[in-house]
Amino acid sequence: MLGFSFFRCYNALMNKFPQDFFWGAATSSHQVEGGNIYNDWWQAEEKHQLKEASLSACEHYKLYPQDFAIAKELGHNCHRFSIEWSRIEPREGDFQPQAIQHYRQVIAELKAKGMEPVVTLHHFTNPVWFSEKGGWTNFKLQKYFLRFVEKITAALAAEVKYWITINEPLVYSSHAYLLGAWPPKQCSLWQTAKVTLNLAQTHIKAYRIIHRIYREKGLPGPLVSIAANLQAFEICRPTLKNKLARYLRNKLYNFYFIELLLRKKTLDYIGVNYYSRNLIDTRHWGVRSLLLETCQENHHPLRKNSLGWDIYPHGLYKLLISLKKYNLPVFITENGICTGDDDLRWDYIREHLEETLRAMEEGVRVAGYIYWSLLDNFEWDKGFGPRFGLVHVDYPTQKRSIRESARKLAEVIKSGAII
Ligand code: GCO
Repeated sequence: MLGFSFFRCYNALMNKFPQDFFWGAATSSHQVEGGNIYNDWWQAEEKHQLKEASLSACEHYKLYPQDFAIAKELGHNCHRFSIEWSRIEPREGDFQPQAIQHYRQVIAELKAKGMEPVVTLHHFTNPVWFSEKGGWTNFKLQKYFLRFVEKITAALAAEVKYWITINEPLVYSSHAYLLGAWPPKQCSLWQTAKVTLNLAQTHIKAYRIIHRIYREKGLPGPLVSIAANLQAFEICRPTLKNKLARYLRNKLYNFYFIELLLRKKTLDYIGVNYYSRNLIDTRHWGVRSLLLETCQENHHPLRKNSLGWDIYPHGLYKLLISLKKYNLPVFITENGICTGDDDLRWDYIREHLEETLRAMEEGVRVAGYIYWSLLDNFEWDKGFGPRFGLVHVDYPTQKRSIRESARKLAEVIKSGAII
């Protein structure tokens, strides 16, 4: 009986998120700022290579103070955003002090509102001049990105503690170089492998640069990571092929990149972007089948977001548990849903928070939860259709309306408990 009540007390205690937990939402420059005319996405949009053009997006470059006021009203104490390299360096070597100043002001605005900035340095876009030289397929071009990292870190170090060097390296390399969906729209396994390796090397070097600058400035150490896109790989049927496919996909898509960086001691925490499940049903022994084939039979159906992705909160729990062995804090740097049904959005958020809390109760050190996204925005090759925002954006008028799900999340943030 004693054991039981002790367990209950312990549980009651733990059924709450800690007081110093980070709560926030994320955006990325090209998806919200509008007018990013010097990057490779804008160029592809101009050439009609994509479904829709980002144009003025959410006009967040101008409207960020009002957007941050909304985030504050919703109780957020952190905010993730990205710095647009093509604004800082629109032409090779031509650094724009007023663009750097803009991001200084963004950070000052966040801090004034009590929100910790989480700064991403690469979120899928590149300056046109960089991509025209060969972009991430050329290892020699790392130096350009690293020079940008050096400049930005030197300018912002005093105000920033949390850095994300590269957002979803594998999603970027596969969409841009294997699936041909994103600029430069290539379909080559060889280029994909090169780009992936290049991004890993670049992170390692960027990590060291950022740390060196903090040391030189005598500042307390920063916390630097990537945002890794992790998927829950589940099998339809327990066949040997499926089990092998699950093993390989976990290794290759979820853990390989992280482990590479860990071996070089260049992750201070693990940034996790989690959205969905990948249901495996492999018919053949070939590499293609083992690595790519998904279930087409609608086995084990689940609720879906408006892009058809499975909603699978338990996958987050399982992944968090599997990260425990690395013994590093985990930061959920993205988790979210695009849907026209705001009740479903709230269910999605609540269930993912429940699974997060469970993992925390089992010893996973989760530092915070960042929802994707603060605003409805430009969802890359899918255009403006999918609506991920806590805040609805009416694009013709740029009017913001806070969704009910955002208010419910605000109550959780306030009390620390899931209602
Ligand atoms: C990504 C990015 C975001 C997306 C979000 C929804 O994961 O692709 O980090 O830019 O918009 O994930 O797909």
